[in-house]
Amino acid sequence: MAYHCGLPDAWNRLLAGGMLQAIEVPGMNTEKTRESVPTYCALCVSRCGARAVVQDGRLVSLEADPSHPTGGALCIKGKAAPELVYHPERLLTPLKRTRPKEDPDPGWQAISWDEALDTVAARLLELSRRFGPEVVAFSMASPSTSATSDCSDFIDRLRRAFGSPNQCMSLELCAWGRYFASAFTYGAPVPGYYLPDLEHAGCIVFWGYNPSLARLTHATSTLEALKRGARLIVVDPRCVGLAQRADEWLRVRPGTDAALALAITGVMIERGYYDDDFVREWTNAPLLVRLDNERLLREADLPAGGAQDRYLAWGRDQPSCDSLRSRYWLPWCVSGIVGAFRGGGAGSRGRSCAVPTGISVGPRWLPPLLASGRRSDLRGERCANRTQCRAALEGQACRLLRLERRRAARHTTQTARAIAQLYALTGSFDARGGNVSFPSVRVRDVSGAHLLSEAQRAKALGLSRRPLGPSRWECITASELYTAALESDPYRIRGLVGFGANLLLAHADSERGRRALAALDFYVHADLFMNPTAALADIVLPVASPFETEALAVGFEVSPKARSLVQLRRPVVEPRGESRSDLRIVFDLATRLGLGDDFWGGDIDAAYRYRLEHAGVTLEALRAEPQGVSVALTTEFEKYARPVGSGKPRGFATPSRKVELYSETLLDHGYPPLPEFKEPGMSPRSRPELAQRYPLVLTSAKSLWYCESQHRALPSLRKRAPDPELELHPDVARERSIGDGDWVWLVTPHGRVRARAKLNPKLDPAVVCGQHGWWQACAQIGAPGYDPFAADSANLNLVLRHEPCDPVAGSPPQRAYLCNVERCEGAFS
Ligand SMILES: Nc1nc2c(c(=O)[nH]1)N[C@H]1C(S)=C(S)[C@@H](COP(=O)(O)OP(=O)(O)OC[C@H]3O[C@@H](n4cnc5c(=O)[nH]c(N)nc54)[C@H](O)[C@@H]3O)O[C@H]1N2
Ligand SMILES: Nc1nc2c(c(=O)[nH]1)N[C@H]1C(S)=C(S)[C@@H](COP(=O)(O)OP(=O)(O)OC[C@H]3O[C@@H](n4cnc5c(=O)[nH]c(N)nc54)[C@H](O)[C@@H]3O)O[C@H]1N2
Ligand code: SF4
Ligand SMILES: [Mo]
Repeated sequence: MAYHCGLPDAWNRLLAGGMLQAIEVPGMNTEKTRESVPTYCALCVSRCGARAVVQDGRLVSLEADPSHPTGGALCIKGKAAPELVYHPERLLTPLKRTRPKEDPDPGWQAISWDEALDTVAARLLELSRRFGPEVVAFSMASPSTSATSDCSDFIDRLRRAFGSPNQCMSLELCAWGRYFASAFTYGAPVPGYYLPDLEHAGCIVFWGYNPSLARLTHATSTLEALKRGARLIVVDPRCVGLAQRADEWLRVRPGTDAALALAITGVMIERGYYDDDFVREWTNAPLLVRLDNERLLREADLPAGGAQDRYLAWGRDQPSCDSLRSRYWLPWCVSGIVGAFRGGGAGSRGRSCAVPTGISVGPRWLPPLLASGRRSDLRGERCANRTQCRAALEGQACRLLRLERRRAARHTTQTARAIAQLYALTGSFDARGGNVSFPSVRVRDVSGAHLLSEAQRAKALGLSRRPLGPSRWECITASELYTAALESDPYRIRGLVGFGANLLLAHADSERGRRALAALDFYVHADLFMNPTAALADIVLPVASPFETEALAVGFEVSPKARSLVQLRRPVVEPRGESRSDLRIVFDLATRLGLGDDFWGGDIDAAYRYRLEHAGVTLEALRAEPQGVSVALTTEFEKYARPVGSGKPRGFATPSRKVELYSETLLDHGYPPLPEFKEPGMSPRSRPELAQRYPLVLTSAKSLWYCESQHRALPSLRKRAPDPELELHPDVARERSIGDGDWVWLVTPHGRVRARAKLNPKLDPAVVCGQHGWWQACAQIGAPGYDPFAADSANLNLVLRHEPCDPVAGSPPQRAYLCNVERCEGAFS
């Protein structure tokens, strides 16, 4: 079956009409020329340094460039770059819908850029004038899976200048659990703002992270670290990638990572495997908590009065005032501390520390952990059942963490706080070999935060329901977008400006998403290819691939050397058809929307010059040096201990300036202040009534061959991975008469989708692992497409729902859902 965005007929007509012509003849240059252009691959977050081989004006191959700090290797997707650039289905001209959204044939009609941009600007301005700019949401493909990193700051700037606080970019799925959630603990995302110092790490922990396929540069650096003797712990339900080389592979049950992290933390404390100095000096673990309101005890609470930002901790034998750098006794050194201060004592500086009558205080951080260390359900045999993880019980992982303090960690789960706490105990924060905030080249921020007023910011969807969630960063969840479009809650979203983003394949509730997008008054989508989401747009704009466009990369990831490289990526070939860079589209749209003053009059070079003003390198120098220019940077460690103006140490960017193992911020919003484990909302334990029919736990993982919902149409990739796969244990397969490679139905309470069984004896028999993003056909090799909404769909997210979601972030349970697997009989078997 050939599926193209649910609109096969319309699509075929377009192809036949030559609107999406096959490869055009490049520059009629008869002389044979061959050039090797320094560049980098921008197809995913890895951004591998590369050389583009261009023959007669045509990109013929992409090769690794070992002279580039991220150029050690290229993955198969990068090597398929020419297939992507010259793909016959690339969008080559702006298109306009001529039929209603309900019509299966949108009647796409080619239009000029002027007509397209004028229409977009007029429709958006009209919506803004009539209903307010917040009714127009913006969406963007994640910079981890696309070249939107070239322009994401400028897309933010456009949205803010326009006046919308609503950006939908999969933050709740992609970056929340890995980065943002740890900011409650550290004041900044770790990893994220702080990055693993893989060059010096002694022990590396990958917690639900598989860089062998997701971030090639990290995989290469980790392999080098292993060669030099570093230890590796991998926490993953599957033994994939570097897990096969790990000292410890912890086979966690999906969604129970917090139980595992708390169990490990309990063992580390019990055995003294933690950095006592760091925990005492730099975390808020020793601070005392008022038992009446669970808030930290402050100097201002004392009868003698005092400062709101001075906290009390337990001194050698009495409570004392916190001065950010005093070394406190951890409460477990003191027996019977709870309530011990009724009647008070003297502070370390002679200040009276009498606690007001009637207020009891106690250490709050430790007891639950000690309990979790002791409680049989977390440490005993039931923990082994719960997390499938014997190694944690044996303290193996804890011992490694103890032996090798220097470590780098990555985590992807909703349990980021529990993992962050575990990491804090190692004391390797901002230390050589730990997660370090490396210096960056000084560039000006162009994301335009000042352009959006506080009043508009406050209108971000979801902010009132989840004030600490992604909407605080103006990122809305897809669920909130759909609800606003369909139910006008809290107001009706009427417009959408999409830069990539295949919402209907990326997010749960695909069918509801389809209704929501169809209900919009106006939707413009910019992309390289048509996709099932873009198929609901009114106007589609053709975007050039990163190999056809210029972009400024300030710093690469993986090492200080990479961080210091600034590279102006050259277009290695001419853009195909009338396609343009996202950046050009942003600037052209901005000027048409009357926002030219905020966009350097539409001049991209002027914007780059502004950005680079203090960078120590000019735009001209970068144009002359396509391999990039290194700007000298010096890495400093343990910056939190450095004195700032007042002579006091800088501390962390948290309210207490300490690492907040106990979070008052979360407490104040009604969430637990300490990390805790809650059974996932759709698990055999929490939903025993469903577990009868859906006894298996479903998670999902990325494919080595494709980025998210893309690339299935590239022949060299599709040949290697022709079908959607579902990993399952051979016992589970046998019980259901399923053989390796058979088509199976993945069944959830909401329906079924199909995939081919891939048997994996190392997988927990209770777990299956699927792949999302299957819809596209590869006509060149006759590989089918899959209608993402039809009865024989392969779209995993069609049968997943947003609820029960993470209460802080609204993230859906895509990594732990109930399901069953059945043999496909009949047509697909
Ligand atoms: N080849 C390729 N590279 C990519 C992408 C791609 O699609 N393809 N996508 C890019 C993007 S957008 C992102 S966000 C990154 C993602 O990068 P990763 O987060 O590394 O990718 P995943 O494969 O989603 O998840 C990593 C591992 O988590 C495991 N896992 C699943 N459920 C659980 C769980 O409950 N607990 C634990 N501890 N582990 C679990 C999976 O088995 C998997 O091996 O990769 C980027 N790079
Ligand atoms: N069940 C399940 N669902 C998931 C996940 C999962 O693990 N399991 N992972 C989630 C994650 S981590 C993410 S990030 C999302 C990904 O979801 P998206 O961010 O939507 O990413 P893609 O699916 O890669 O789709 C990107 C679209 O952008 C287009 N595109 C690519 N490059 C560019 C470019 O440079 N400019 C423009 N304008 N368009 C471009 C592509 O052609 C494609 O149509 O999916 C999420 N969905
Ligand atoms: S890992 Fe592959 S797709 Fe990603 S940047 Fe490197 S070569 Fe490109
Ligand atoms: Mo992602």
